[in-house]
Amino acid sequence: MFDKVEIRVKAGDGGDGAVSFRREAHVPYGGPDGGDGGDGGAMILQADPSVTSLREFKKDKLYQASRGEDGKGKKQHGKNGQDLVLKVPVGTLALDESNGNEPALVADCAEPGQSVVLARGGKGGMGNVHYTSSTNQAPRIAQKGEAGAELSLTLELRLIADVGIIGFPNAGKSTLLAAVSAAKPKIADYPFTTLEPMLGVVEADLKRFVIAEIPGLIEGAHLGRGLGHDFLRHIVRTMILIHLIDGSSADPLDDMVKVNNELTMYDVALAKKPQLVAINKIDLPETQARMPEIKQALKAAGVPVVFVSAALGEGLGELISETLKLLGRVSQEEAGTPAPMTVFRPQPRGAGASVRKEGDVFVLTSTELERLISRSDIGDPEVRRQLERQVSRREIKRAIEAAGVKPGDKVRCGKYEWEW
Ligand SMILES: Nc1nc2c(ncn2[C@@H]2O[C@H](COP(=O)(O)OP(=O)(O)OP(=O)(O)O)[C@@H](O)[C@H]2O)c(=O)[nH]1
Ligand SMILES: [Mg+2]
Repeated sequence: MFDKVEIRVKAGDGGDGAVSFRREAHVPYGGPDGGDGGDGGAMILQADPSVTSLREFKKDKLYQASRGEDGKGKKQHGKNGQDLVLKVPVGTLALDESNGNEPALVADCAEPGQSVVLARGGKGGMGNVHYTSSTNQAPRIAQKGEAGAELSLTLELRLIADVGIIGFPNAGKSTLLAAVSAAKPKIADYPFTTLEPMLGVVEADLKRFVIAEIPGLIEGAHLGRGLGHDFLRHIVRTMILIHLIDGSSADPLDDMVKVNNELTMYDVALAKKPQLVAINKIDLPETQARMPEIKQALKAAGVPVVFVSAALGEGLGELISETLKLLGRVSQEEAGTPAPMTVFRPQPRGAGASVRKEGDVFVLTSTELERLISRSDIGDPEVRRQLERQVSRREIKRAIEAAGVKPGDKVRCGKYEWEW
């Protein structure tokens, strides 16, 4: 099952602004007419119900939206780059795990058709027309396109089921799933028959819900023992759990405690999910013999319990109706809490200017200005003169003066160095 992949996405860079001058028969030096570069395409994630796995994303690691075209003369704006839409199954999460061990949720594609911008395309650079002023009629500077945002992501597919069936291996989870839905999981008399989560749809009382069998959990599952660990994350999204217990095992109540411990160790939120306990295999005499004792112990603990035989279909009507009741209660409680929002925290664009000292030089960081400088021929005195005016713009000046730069100090931005 391909349900977790790592990819890298890069939005398109913005096209460069043009340096160009009008040509007219009798005017030696026409006015500037260099157009702006187009914006780069964005990287978008979209939940598409026709996509069922993340398999496609195993092939390529890097996904890139196209670059904006450069601006041209006659004030021609470069064409914008095209967005690249990555279609993923409904239930896909995009996580940014680059910042230490706390993964940040970038996108949550829970609804069909929902789309989220993962990385914004770079803005196109401004053409030289924008740098005309009363004292500079022939600007020879233009802006480089902004680089498209780039990030590494983990895409993770989480099943969307209303009810999860959990329990030890061999408890009868597949048998139960097959008995209450049309699903046909493999059933066998040995542990770990089910190797990945299985889904089924239950229809009862004109209602329907999706139920999922989670592969068997054993002691140490949270440490990766057995198979369950890989799939515990799927339980996170279920509304309630059916905790299925083999009533004929050596110590059914101890089995229950062990599985619950594993949930707690993995994620406390899992352990807090409402559970309906179902004791299975009541057709076996050893289970029957224990029923009064189990009933009493669970009653004392305030845990609701249903006795069933998944194999014979006994008690399943009650189990389903209790499940519906609990689901109704939980969804009512959830109705009060707002739906999880799609998360996207774009970086502020060209966020101001800042200055730091490196040796005896003050280094100015300003994306806007750096983009201008990187496209300029700073060896040309006229271009330098034009740049000087840009660096004495108000917000730049303020940042430089706030850093304590005094007249005569050296300031550098990109490859351009000057004296304040
Ligand atoms: N007697 C009896 N046997 C049952 C019952 N339910 C399941 N079984 C048997 O228990 C064994 C395990 O059943 P499964 O449904 O495969 O159990 P599981 O929990 O899905 O097991 P894994 O997928 O391996 O974790 C099989 O031999 C089933 O026939 C029941 O109600 N009564
Ligand atoms: Mg199974």
